Amino acid sequence: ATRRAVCPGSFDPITMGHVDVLVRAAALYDEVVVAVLHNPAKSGTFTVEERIGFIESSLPESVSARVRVEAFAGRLLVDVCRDVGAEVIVKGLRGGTDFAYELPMALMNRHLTGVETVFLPGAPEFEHVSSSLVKEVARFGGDVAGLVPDIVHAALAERLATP
Ligand code: COD
Repeated sequence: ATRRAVCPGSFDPITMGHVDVLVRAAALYDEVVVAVLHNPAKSGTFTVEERIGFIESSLPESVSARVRVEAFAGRLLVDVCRDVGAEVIVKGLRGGTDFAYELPMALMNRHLTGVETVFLPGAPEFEHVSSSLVKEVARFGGDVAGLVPDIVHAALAERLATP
C-alpha cells in the first residue's frame, strides 16, 4: 500500500526550515501532500496561489515527483488527512516551545480519527527560522538570504521592504 503523509502549515511564506522538513518527509514516505491550510476570512501576506507557487518551485527535482501541494480552507487537519488517504502527519520541531504547542494538537488529532503525528527534529541551522520572523526582518530591511528559497527572498523584498 502507498504510505502517504500530510505536511500541514500556513507556509506564508515557505522557509528553508519548511523545505528541510518536506524533503526529509519525502524520504520517509511514498507520497507527501503539502497541505496549505488557510482561513478564508483572513488574508495572509501572500495569496494561497502565491504560497503554492513558492512551495512548488522550492522543492528539489529529486522529490517533486512524490510531493503534491494542495490548499484547504476552513477544514480540520484530520479531515484533510482522511480525504487524501494519509495515516500520518509529519511536522518539524524547533525545540521545546514548538513541542509544547504541537503536543496537544497531536493528541487531539489522534483522539479525533486515530491519525498519528511524527515529529522530525528541525535542522539546527534553521532553528530560529519562522515565516513570521523572516517577514518581520524583511519588512525592516534585514537580510534573510539563505533562510528562505531565492524566489521567496525576491518576493519578500518586493512585497514588504519599506523604501
Ligand atoms: N524547522 C523545523 N520545522 C519548522 C520550521 C523550522 N525552522 N518552521 C516551521 N516548521 C514546521 C512546524 O512544525 C510547523 O508545524 C510547520 O512547519 C508549519 O509551519 P507554519 O508556520 O507554516 O504553519 P502553522 O504553525 O501556522 O500551521 C498550523 C496548522 C495549519 C498546521 C494548524 O493550525 C492546523 O492544523 N490547522 C487546521 C485546523 C485544525 O485541525 N485544528 C485543530 C488542531 S488539533
